Amino acid sequence: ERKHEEVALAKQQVPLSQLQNMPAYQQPCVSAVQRIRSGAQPAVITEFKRKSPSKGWIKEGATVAQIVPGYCSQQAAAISVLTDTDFFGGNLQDLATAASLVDCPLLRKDFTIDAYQLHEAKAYGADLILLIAAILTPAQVLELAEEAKSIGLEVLLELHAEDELAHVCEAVDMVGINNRNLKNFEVNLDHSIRMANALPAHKLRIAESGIHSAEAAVYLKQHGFDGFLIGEYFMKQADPAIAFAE
Ligand code: IGP
Repeated sequence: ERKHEEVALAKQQVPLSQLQNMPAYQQPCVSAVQRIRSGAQPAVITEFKRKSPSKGWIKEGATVAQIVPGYCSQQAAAISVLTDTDFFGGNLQDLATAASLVDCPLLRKDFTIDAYQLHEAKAYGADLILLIAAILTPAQVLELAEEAKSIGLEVLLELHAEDELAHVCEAVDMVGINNRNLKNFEVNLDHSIRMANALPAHKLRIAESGIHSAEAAVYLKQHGFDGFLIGEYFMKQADPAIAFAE
C-alpha cells in the first residue's frame, strides 16, 4: 500500500483509490486468450507504435483514432498500445483513447515494475498487460501476475534468453518470445522456435518483433506459435490497417 503511494507521488500520478474509481476500472476485461483460442489461427496482435529505440520514428504524429479502429475491424486478436513516452512516444491517453474507440482486447505495452502500473493499466482501459522477464525476477513476475489476475487483467510474459524460462508461472496466460535481442537488436526466428519448444504445452505462444513477411509468420506457425505480435511492419505503411488486412 505504502509502495503504491510512493510510486504515485514520485511520478505525480493519481492515488490508487482514484484510479479504482475510474469508469474503466469497474468494467470487466475482454479476454484475449479466449479470442486467440477460439478464433482462426494464427492470431495477430497488432501494435500502435510511433517510434522505437531500434528504428527511431516510424510514424511521427500518428494518432490512435487514425489507426486503432482499422486494426480492430480487420479482426486483430488484440491491439498493443505503447504507453512508454521516452522510448516509444506513447502515453496512457493513447490507451484510454483506444479503449473508447474499440472493443477489441487491449494490451498495455510498457515496462511494468510495480503493481501500481497494473491498476493504472486497468483504469485506462487495458485488458492484458506485459511483464518482461529481462527486467524482473521470477518472484516479481509471480507477484505482479497474481495481482494483475486479481483485478481481471490477463498477463503476457515476454522472454528472450534461455535462462528466463524459469520466470514462467501458472498466473501467466500467454508467453511471448521476443525474436529481437534487445542488446544488439538482432532478430533470430530459430532461437525463438527453440525457446517455444521448451515451454509448458498448455501456454499460448506468441512470437514478437521483427516479423516483416508472410513467410516468417508461416514458418513460426509451422513451428508451434499460436500468434504474432507485429508493430513496425504495419506502422510504417501508409495505412497500417490495410497492410494488416492484406
Ligand atoms: C513489435 P515489431 O518489430 O513488429 O515492431 O515489434 C513488438 O514485439 C515490440 O514493440 C516489443 C516491445 C517489447 C516494445 C517487443 N517487446 C517490450 C516495448 C517493450
